[in-house]
Amino acid sequence: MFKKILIANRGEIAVRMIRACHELGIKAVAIYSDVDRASLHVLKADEAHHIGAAAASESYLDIRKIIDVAKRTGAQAIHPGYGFLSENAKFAQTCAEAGVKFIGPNAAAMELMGSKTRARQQMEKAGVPCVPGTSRGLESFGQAERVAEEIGYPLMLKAAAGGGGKGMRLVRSREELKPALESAKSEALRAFGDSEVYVEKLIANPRHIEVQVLADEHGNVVHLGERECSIQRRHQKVLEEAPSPVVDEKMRQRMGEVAVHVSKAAGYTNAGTVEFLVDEARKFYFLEMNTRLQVEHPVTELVTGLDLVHLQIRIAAGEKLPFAQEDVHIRGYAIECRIYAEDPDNNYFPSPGKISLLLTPDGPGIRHDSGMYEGWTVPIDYDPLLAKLIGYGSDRAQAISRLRRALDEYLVGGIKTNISLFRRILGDQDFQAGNLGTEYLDRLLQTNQVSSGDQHADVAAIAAGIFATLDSASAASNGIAGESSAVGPGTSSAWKQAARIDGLRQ
Ligand code: MV4
Repeated sequence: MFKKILIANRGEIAVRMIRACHELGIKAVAIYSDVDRASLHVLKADEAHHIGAAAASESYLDIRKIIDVAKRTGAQAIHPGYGFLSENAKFAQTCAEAGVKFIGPNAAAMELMGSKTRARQQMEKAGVPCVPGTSRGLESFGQAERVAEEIGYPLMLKAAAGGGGKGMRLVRSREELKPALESAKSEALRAFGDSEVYVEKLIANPRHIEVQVLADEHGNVVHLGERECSIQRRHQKVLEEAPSPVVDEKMRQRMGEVAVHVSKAAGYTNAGTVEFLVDEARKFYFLEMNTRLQVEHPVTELVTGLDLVHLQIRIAAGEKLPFAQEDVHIRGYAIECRIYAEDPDNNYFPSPGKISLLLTPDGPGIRHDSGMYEGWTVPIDYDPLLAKLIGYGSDRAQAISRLRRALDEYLVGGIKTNISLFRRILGDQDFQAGNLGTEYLDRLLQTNQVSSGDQHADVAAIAAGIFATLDSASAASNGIAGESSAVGPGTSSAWKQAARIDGLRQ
């Protein structure tokens, strides 16, 4: 087993990985940029090394600097987390050449899955059901027109180097094809340096369901069931759950078998996720494979009882999977809320700044994976994900009720967060009934009614922040005082908490 691992990431996922290292008796080395000197992952690691300026290209994306720290500190392995270098085949290759184990798949599997067209070609050959479409880049407008007639409108144009919606265009008719193709190509070129675009048939109001796989370096592959990720905003996942409300045991088994087959056909190792689109008739189609640990991995951990980061590390150290497929059982229900520093009243615009008060929920069935602490300043330079609040229950209704209770205990003062969005989603009848297609969140966000309970919770959060930690001068300079003066007192528990904290201070 490794004695020391370098964590090539920041925020909540770096903290998650440092914890796993400590649980396994491994020392964790953190890296940090100028604006992350006081970040939680730096405080929790056994040693921390400054690697450069705030811009990710100068720090968390700088392959040479990161390998350099690994060599200098004697780290035997690097965990890339998600984002940053996690799906960069060149980084995996450079690690291998430097004699540092990359905790993730081999570079060849990463490269294959990095090209959606190459992946589709390989998976079609392996008999995997793919969304109908082309598996080669479009070469001319004439060819695009012919292919489009064959597949039929409406259709989707997608960037081969993409994933996550960049360079994706819906084309409803022949008239729309030319402008859509041109804008998809130029967006793909700008975002990925690669203008290759291909065609898929449109799957109407699909669900996004993904299957977690684990593959060791001895040819053993298992799946750990699915996650339902249909609640997205602008191709960003907002809330994920496991298991999916629409997947029954038979469908789980079939999707799982396909996911294992995909992994084997790609020569995949370590943890990965096979994404599917599921149509309204519950037919599923391979979409792409994510070659990293995902943000939403905790929901799978809660319903399987397994620790995915422990298993990633053990697989990377050459161990065999310690269990077989028939030992994997899905039990209970888990839902994750991604807590972002963004302003729900300003189109979910990022809202960095100093966290003046932090009250975090816990209690039965609650897990809080966080990269923040009270007094810490959220930098503007990176993804605004602050934390993940995950609820577990013996059934979906209990997971929902625990999460709703936890959200009422949750208080992040000094910055704006999207916590109120989850109060709305989890209180919504369609969500509670499991009716969540692609259009679900847009529909909910359009019905712009905020219940008075939500308003009081927001007001209480603001007031608690003021009473508990700020004097009137700093409250004014934070721009909070004006808002609080406009409203009267409420009765929610956060108000009482604020009063108690205020009492303690006097
Ligand atoms: C699609 C699609 C319909 N048909 N592909 C891919 C990336 C992901 N962020 C959204 N993607 C989609 N790909 C075909 N052929 C619809 C979506 C889609 C979506 C899918 C599931 C859940 C929410 C979604 C929101 C917007 C678009």
